[in-house]
Amino acid sequence: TPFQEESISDLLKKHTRLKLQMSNDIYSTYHLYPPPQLSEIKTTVVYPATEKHLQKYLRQEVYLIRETGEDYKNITLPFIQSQSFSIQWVYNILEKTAEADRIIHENPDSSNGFVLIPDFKWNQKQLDDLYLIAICHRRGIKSLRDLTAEHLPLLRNILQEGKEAILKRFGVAGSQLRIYLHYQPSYFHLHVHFTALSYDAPGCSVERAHLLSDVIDNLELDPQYYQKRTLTFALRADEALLKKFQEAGKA
Ligand code: M7G
Repeated sequence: TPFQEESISDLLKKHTRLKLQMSNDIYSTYHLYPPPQLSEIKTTVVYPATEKHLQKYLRQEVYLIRETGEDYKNITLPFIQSQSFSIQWVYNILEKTAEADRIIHENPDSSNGFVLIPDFKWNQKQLDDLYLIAICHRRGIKSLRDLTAEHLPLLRNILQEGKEAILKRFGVAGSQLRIYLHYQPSYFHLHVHFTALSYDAPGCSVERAHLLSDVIDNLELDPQYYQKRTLTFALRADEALLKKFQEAGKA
């Protein structure tokens, strides 16, 4: 996790052990052993983990896929219907059986409402790596691919109220936020990522992140935009979906 500004001086002064590596004229390099409270490594435990979780976190070669609307219907959709991560954790948040005390904002409307909550990648100790997610109440919207003009009120609520709530709670303005959807997501229940603009968050690269404001514009231009468009994304070498694309001669 990023160091907090207040603790930087502690890092350089108190209880810090230095072991010289080399020195040359006015230059020297050291191994620095910070005090334990400053060398925290944020840790996520998935237990029990499925084979799919192991795959998700293993470092692997990745391949870029171009998925047409037809490919989505013929290859991707049947695949995600047969095997994707459980979204029980999402339902737990919506039903307040987990993380209820962490909710930052809620619009309770069952079709156009959502819950805004810190992402579990963010420890909330510093704003440098601010990361929240908005999870819609409505069930059955799997991803960007399902969005049509019908969902515009929901998307506008998430954009507007999400920004307001983050300004109110964390003092971070909308112009300092990167607000986007992943395609493909790992979890197929519609959610939107809010990260600090200055933070190079994992998954904010061009082959995965779709800015919510652009999504709204595209749906205003064409209600079926995301059913028609070819979407690009990367798949890891041993992902079963890659194999399906290869079998269909598409990768
Ligand atoms: P995604 O685009 O479906 O997948 O985003 P990704 O994990 O490959 O990015 C899901 C987001 O939800 C990610 O940013 C996760 O860090 C976050 N997340 C996942 N889980 C299991 C939890 C959880 O249990 N609680 C919270 N608060 N966030 C989670």
